[in-house]
Amino acid sequence: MADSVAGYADYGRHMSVHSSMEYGEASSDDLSSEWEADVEVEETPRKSSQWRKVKGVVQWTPFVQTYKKQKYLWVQLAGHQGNFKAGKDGTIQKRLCGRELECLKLLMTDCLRPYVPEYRGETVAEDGQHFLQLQDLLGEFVEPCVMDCKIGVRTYLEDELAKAKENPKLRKDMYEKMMAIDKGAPTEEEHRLKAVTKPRYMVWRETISSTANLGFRIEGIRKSQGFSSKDFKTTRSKDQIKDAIVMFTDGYPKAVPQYLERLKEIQSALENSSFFKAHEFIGSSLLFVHDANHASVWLIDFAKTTPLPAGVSIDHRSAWQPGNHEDGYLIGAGNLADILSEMAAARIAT
Ligand code: I3P
Repeated sequence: MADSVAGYADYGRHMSVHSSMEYGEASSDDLSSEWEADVEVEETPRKSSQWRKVKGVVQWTPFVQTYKKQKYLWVQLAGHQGNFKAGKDGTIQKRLCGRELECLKLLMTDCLRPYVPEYRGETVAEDGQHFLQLQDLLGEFVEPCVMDCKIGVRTYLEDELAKAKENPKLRKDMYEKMMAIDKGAPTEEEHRLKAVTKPRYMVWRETISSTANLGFRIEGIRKSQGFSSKDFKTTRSKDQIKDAIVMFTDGYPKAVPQYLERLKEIQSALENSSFFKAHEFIGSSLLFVHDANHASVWLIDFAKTTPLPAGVSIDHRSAWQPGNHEDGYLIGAGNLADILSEMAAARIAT
């Protein structure tokens, strides 16, 4: 296993299942979901039971968004489904998570501001739910193609794993997701209980995809209005990733050079950002959007982006060991830039 994920071996010892454990549900047990973030917002439901109750009230993704007289289908490619709804005047409404709100407010004053969706305040729906109003990044594109890459060598916070170690729950849904990919992956005991723990699933998920070895993974791709896929769970090697990005940009010759230029700008902004210096980035994505004429990249999803504890500093590149808070963000951004550079060079050569 790559050095960047040395911490996995340590956590592996805490992932086995026992019949005495309780069963838990999606987004409701040992590792907190973005809906259960620890920054409270008045009147915002925090428990998953409440979450389920309000789930059907609004028009969830996919939905038709209208901006500048253009209508387009807005599809969520990653994260918890049903967190978005249409907004007005080039905005999207995202279900409010306190931790993400804090991050966006800080980012609006940081040198990363041009690279994140603009935060345009909050709204409260009739049923009392709070939403973030965010710039709709697709708004300025005509029939946009979109790719979401989750960045970092791990997708869970250290304190989430610590909680999971104290009170592990059995997840049937995660066992089923595992079986759908590889029937040989669960252990005998996991087969017997038809369940796995969340840390076990998350680590397995990270090692079958490119998260552990390349520091990022493709979560989803939508190409124009016609093709959309989230089937990248086993897209692991650099060549497989490259094939997927070739497919994503095929027919759009301006995309790769513009993506590369923007990604390089982002890399240098990250090096100078005080926000980046002070936070552990977990579960955050780079969103790639292009049409025939333009291509751009943004940092999105900050529900699990967390201030580093006092006295802890990270370089976002060093190997993760439990307790050091390294997230591998720059490993992922660097590998993505390398892949795009190789693609750009190959195109110049032909
Ligand atoms: C999900 C993915 C999410 C995670 C979710 C997993 O797996 O790892 O990041 O949510 O946990 O089910 P997959 O992509 O294979 O569907 P969090 O990051 O919020 O933990 P959940 O089911 O407990 O929400």
